[in-house]
Amino acid sequence: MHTPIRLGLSSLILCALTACGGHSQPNDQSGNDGAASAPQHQPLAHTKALKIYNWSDYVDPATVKAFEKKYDVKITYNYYDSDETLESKMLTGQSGYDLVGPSNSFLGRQIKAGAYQKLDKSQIPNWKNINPRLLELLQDVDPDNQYAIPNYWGMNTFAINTEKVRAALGNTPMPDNDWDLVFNPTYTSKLKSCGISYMDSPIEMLPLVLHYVGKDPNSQSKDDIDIAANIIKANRANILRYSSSGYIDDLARGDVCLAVGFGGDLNIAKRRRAESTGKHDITVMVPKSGVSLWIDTLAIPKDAVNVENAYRYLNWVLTPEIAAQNADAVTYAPASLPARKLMNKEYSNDPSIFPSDEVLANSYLVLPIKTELLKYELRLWQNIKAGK
Ligand code: N2P
Repeated sequence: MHTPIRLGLSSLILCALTACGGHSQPNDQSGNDGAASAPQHQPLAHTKALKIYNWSDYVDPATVKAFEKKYDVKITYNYYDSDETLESKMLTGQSGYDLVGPSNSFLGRQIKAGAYQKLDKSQIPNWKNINPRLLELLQDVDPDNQYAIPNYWGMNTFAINTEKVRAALGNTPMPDNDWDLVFNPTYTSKLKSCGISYMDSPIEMLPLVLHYVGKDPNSQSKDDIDIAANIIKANRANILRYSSSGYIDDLARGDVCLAVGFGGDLNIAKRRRAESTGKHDITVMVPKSGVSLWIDTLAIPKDAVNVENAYRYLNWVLTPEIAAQNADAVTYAPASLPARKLMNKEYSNDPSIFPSDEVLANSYLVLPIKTELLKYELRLWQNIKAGK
């Protein structure tokens, strides 16, 4: 069922390498980031503020300061660490923000609920830089890419502290399937001693478990979801923490030895640990058997007030230099195709940021689930955490 998407994503990396097919509209030959020269379909009110609500650890603060300076605008930047949190705000219709960052698996429902403004693409000359494969994949939830631009794409995987994990496993060798370290109680019961962290979201965790047990990671069957939930329950006694952002510091400090997380966050943890302790003992795993993939977007809420600045910011993050600077800081693959060449080589060649074709072929894009199933999963998750 998800084969076409897997094949599609496999070619993402090839596209990125060969810089294939950049979109040429709208036509901008100015050579600058173009916002000022964008054709104005309608005059946008001029304001001095911009309110952004986006994922935590998802921007280089220096680029935010640079934007403020360039456009004489004050940015308020607030954070969340789950799509569920963003969605609960967006569905009230009163977001209070000018830009927000839903993932591909949540964007569609929010568009249908009327949460976003249609984009005037003439305000985004750097649209031409967007990786066309990402635009194509997003059309499943945003036909004709009317409401959102992709910002980054990436994976859910896990990282280990190699020394601590080896010590905790003792004579038990590392498993053939890396995911056994995460979901097989034979291993988790041993790694319990050095600390395991799971993400605090059924949306992020359940597709990984479903794939691990050979089910469709995008299954919408409650029976399948129950099977996945039972695997989590079987490991529950071995899990120290459920967290979708705190694991960065937990790993960096050595408080946990295995954390499931967003790929970039895990790389940030690795870098932070090396910087603060001089230790190079974190490995971000990229299991050959596959990982979850997602595309994160930026969109302008219906109730946005600072729309001109929102457009300037959308155009800004697609500028190759800015996209590369952000991508180096947060260690995710940028949607701006020319940015990859400008990234630090250490990151642009890192398979946990730009996975190999082999890994992509075994991976899957996480797709939207029905609202009813989402509610079911959220209840299930509360029960799991409550020990029920
Ligand atoms: C960054 C989170 C990445 C978002 N901290 C994954 N959709």
